[in-house]
Amino acid sequence: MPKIQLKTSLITQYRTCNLCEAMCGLKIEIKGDKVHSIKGDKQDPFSQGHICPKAIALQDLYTDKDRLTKPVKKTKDGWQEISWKEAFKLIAVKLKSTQQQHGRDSVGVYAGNPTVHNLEAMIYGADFFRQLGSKNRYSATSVDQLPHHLAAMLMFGHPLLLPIPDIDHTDFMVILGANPVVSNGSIMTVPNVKKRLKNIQKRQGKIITIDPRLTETGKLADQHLMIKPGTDAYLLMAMINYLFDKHLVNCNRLKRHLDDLDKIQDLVKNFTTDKVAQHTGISASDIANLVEEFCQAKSAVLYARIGVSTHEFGSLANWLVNLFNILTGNMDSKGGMMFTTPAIDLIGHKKPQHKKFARYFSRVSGYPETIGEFPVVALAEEILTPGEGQIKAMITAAGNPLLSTPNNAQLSRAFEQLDFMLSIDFYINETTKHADIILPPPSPLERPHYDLVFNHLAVRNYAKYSETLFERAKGSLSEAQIYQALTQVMAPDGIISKSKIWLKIQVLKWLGPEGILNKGIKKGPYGKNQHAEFKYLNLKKIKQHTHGMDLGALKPCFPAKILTKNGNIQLAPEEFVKDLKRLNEKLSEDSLGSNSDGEKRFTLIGRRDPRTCNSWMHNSYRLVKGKPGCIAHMNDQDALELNIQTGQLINISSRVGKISLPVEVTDTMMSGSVSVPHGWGHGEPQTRMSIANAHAGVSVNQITDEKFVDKLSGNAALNGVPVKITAA
Ligand SMILES: Nc1nc2c(c(=O)[nH]1)N[C@H]1C(S)=C(S)[C@@H](COP(=O)(O)OP(=O)(O)OC[C@H]3O[C@@H](n4cnc5c(=O)[nH]c(N)nc54)[C@H](O)[C@@H]3O)O[C@H]1N2
Ligand SMILES: Nc1nc2c(c(=O)[nH]1)N[C@H]1C(S)=C(S)[C@@H](COP(=O)(O)OP(=O)(O)OC[C@H]3O[C@@H](n4cnc5c(=O)[nH]c(N)nc54)[C@H](O)[C@@H]3O)O[C@H]1N2
Ligand code: SF4
Ligand SMILES: [Mo]
Repeated sequence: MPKIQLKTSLITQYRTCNLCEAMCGLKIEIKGDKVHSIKGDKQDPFSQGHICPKAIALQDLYTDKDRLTKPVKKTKDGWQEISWKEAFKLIAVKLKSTQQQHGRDSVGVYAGNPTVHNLEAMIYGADFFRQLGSKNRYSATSVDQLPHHLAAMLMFGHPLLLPIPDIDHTDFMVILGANPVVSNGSIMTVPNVKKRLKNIQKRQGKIITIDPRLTETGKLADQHLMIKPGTDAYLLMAMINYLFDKHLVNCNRLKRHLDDLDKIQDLVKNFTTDKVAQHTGISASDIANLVEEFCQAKSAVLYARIGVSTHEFGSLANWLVNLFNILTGNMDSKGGMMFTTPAIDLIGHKKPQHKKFARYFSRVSGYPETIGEFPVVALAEEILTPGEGQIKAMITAAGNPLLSTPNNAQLSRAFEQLDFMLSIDFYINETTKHADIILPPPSPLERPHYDLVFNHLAVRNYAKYSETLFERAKGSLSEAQIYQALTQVMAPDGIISKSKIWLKIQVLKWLGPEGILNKGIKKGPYGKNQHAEFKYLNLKKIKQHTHGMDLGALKPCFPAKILTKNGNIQLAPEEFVKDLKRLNEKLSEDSLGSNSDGEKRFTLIGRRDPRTCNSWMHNSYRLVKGKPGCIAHMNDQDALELNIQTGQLINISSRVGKISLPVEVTDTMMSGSVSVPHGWGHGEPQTRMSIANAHAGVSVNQITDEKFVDKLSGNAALNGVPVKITAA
């Protein structure tokens, strides 16, 4: 950490960008307390100098005048700054009395996406929420990757055993419902993905994208197939059916470690390439060619992401993607799907005692718990529906559910009727404006960083520690200190429990984030002497690699790492087999064709822009200036039929709401689908994000539907939502 520094001397520091999953290395030059420049770190062995526009905006976040640095309390006359001491006292009184009066579950928690990009929130937040003891826990997971966890848990035995495409070695990559060239990759930490994709082609390999929109990734691919939104599960079933039909199943090395291989053919038999062609919009011969080429390639990988997981059949689709990779011999094998060996291994080798799925159910709609939380589509009804177990108070931490989860208007109504709300966030935005107290953590440059989560998802094994760049503002607290103070004031009454918690906090304080990391690394796969190259790894050694430490290419981990009860991969978990009934019913329903009134139906899909970070980086002028980001994309023929032109305002309506926004007419959209980015919809009264508010846009989640879900997991189906379009 640059402690003694002259105001004029230029100091260079290297750190990891925490804004998305790509973990790019940054070279930051500072002068005193000012950022002089932010560039990609060319010496970072993983990202090799790659950077996107968002990283530069880290300095805007640091200097943002709208960013809170002191706790605020809502009063009749607006927001008032209060001391930390007063804030914690008020919070304890409110939350404790709520739990005493209405039970532990009456305090709900929503943790947003930046939590997993934040070392301190990961370590200390988890402790606090555990102690709170409420079953009403929610997070951004259920508007995102929940189906991936479910498939990993039921097939491989652990929700974090997520297969990662071995992009640097594959000869054939199929990308389904993802746009990594813009998103920079997800459940695939892959800095400079564009270069890595082009390298596949340089090796004479091939890339195929499957998406209702010809995306930026699709434009780079060798072949792009347009698919009707929400029909990926049909396609995947037919791909597997084809494998059996043509005797292409070849599980290679894993063959001896598979359960229920004999059951699969029968499960998929109803889905022929001919039958699904009409529903998916992909011809039978295209499906056949895809599978044939996949099987002929030396190595191949089928990768699917958010366009497929936030989907009516998201869980089934993720199971089928894993199945397809296994049945073609591309699971846990070079150039296929692989598993990581991170320096701190959150998975370990211990078999979990219980399946962390459906151990209990939500009160109103009976959604299953997964990994200790309920799907966020249940949150509003759990607040709005009276009765025992009703949520009376909320804590939101690093989340903006009022823009990021379905049916914003309903959740807003719910939040308005809470008795108390605490937000841990540095912005007064669409969500935190509902809070009674907001506790602000420091900005990313004012804290140390280590990627506990994304090293599990990286296409190479890698480790890097980033020191704090700027000292925190005087009188501010770190996110660690905030959570520790909350843990302390919320400790259950009674001398014994209070002193136990006090002692635990003292130990954690004494260790600090660095001490905790060091313990984790020493306990991890490189901490002893089993890895010839990296033996006795510890934090000190990682720190010596200021540009990051390359721990090598991904290596096969199975069967040792299969953590199911009997040590075999479960190909046909009963949860998925049962849910196939729903898919079969949908197939017959679709075959009947329900569009009887002759009116054109559309389906809504999502889109990301290189200059966005979900909903929360819009207060950086450099990211919002120029062409507005919040516009709909629709197919040119559809637009012609409806007499709609580029630049015009259109109305898009669904069961739950209506939005109006400008449209761009384009031949990159599949007929019948309309694409709208999420994260917009700023400018509400009482929020304090002046730049974002001036570039407001509208929230697409005013029309996504909390009842339109993947019924198995409860994950929101944000893609494939039925909507109507009219000219405004
Ligand atoms: N610039 C930028 N980068 C980001 C983010 C951001 O907000 N902005 N957010 C980050 C986060 S939190 C995440 S989770 C990742 C997500 O990363 P990605 O999964 O790559 O997300 P998207 O770019 O939204 O790509 C999803 C694609 O799915 C397509 N799609 C929609 N419906 C369907 C369907 O039914 N079937 C198929 N096959 N495709 C469909 C969409 O057209 C879109 O191209 O991005 C991360 N990176
Ligand atoms: N329609 C539609 N909706 C979507 C998606 C989609 O593709 N389509 N994508 C979904 C996905 S993938 C995701 S991940 C979610 C994201 O959903 P959320 O996580 O709910 O929303 P974010 O926009 O990431 O908001 C993050 C909040 O955390 C605050 N914050 C940032 N850094 C920190 C920090 O270090 N500490 C604390 N305490 N606070 C911090 C920000 O100010 C902001 O208020 O949105 C989902 N919503
Ligand atoms: S791609 Fe992601 S990690 Fe890399 S600089 Fe951009 S926001 Fe940061
Ligand atoms: Mo996400």
